[in-house]
Amino acid sequence: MSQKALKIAIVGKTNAGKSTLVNKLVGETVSIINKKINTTQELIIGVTNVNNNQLIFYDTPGFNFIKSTNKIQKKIKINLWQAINESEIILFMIDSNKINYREISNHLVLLKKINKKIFIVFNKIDLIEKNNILPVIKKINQDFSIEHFLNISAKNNLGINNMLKILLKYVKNKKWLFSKDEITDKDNIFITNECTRNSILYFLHKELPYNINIKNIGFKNLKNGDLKIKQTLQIGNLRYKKIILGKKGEKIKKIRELSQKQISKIFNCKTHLYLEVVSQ
Ligand SMILES: Nc1nc2c(ncn2[C@@H]2O[C@H](COP(=O)(O)OP(=O)(O)OP(=O)(O)O)[C@@H](O)[C@H]2O)c(=O)[nH]1
Ligand SMILES: [Mg+2]
Repeated sequence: MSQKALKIAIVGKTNAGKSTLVNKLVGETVSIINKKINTTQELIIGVTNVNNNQLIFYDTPGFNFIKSTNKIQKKIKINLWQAINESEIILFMIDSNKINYREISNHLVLLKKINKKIFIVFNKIDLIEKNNILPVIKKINQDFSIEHFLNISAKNNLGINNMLKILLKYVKNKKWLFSKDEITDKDNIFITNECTRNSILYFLHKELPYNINIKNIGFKNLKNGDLKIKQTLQIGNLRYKKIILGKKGEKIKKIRELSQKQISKIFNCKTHLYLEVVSQ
């Protein structure tokens, strides 16, 4: 059977559930999920194969970066547009519980410029009455040409199979980009760094989490099957150190323990994580 493939960009506001969907599609954690905003900052690829079809999903940073101008945010914006430009289909994800038509419309105007097929995916339908979104669909249909409207709950695995079935109708004859057992373009070091970033997002607040750079300085599979990982938390400003460490080092302990727990879960083995705060 000839190989077929399709590239799909998942875009939408921060916290819509884009990363949750990619993880569900892939069946493993390739992208971290957090209640806080701006969790995903790099482009993350998740791959699902169905028979001779390869679906390549791009998990993107939230839409709030789309017009960013400051230096760090500009890089994130490039990641977002890169995914949109590379893809054949755009899945525009909306949190059904937080619908703002004006915002949706503004984003659709931007997306329409690139002239690709757009699917609108209403996520978190577990939180709402389905009938509530009908007037929104009607409004969108009046102003834009949308290929499909879908309702899903990424968290509860609702509507995802139906979504896959529809996407499979759009595959094109194309050589697969990833081998059969590859589920992401990211390596173990990236994922383990992301676990620590997620933990930092959880325990530290405001701008601080976005000003810490995580670097791996050691990754070892021990003979007994355990994982030994060393990471540095690089900071630009020394005054952050005190906050990250916390009273008697309690904060960093919590950060380390949560990240270590998540890594152990993802890799299904005991993990020994070491963290050190260093100024750049
Ligand atoms: N109730 C409910 N919660 C969901 C659903 N999907 C995702 N969430 C939650 O929504 C929050 C945000 O999910 P993420 O997947 O991190 O959102 P994101 O769109 O990737 O956010 P950014 O990376 O910041 O752009 C998390 O707390 C998820 O558990 C869903 O279907 N139902
Ligand atoms: Mg995300």
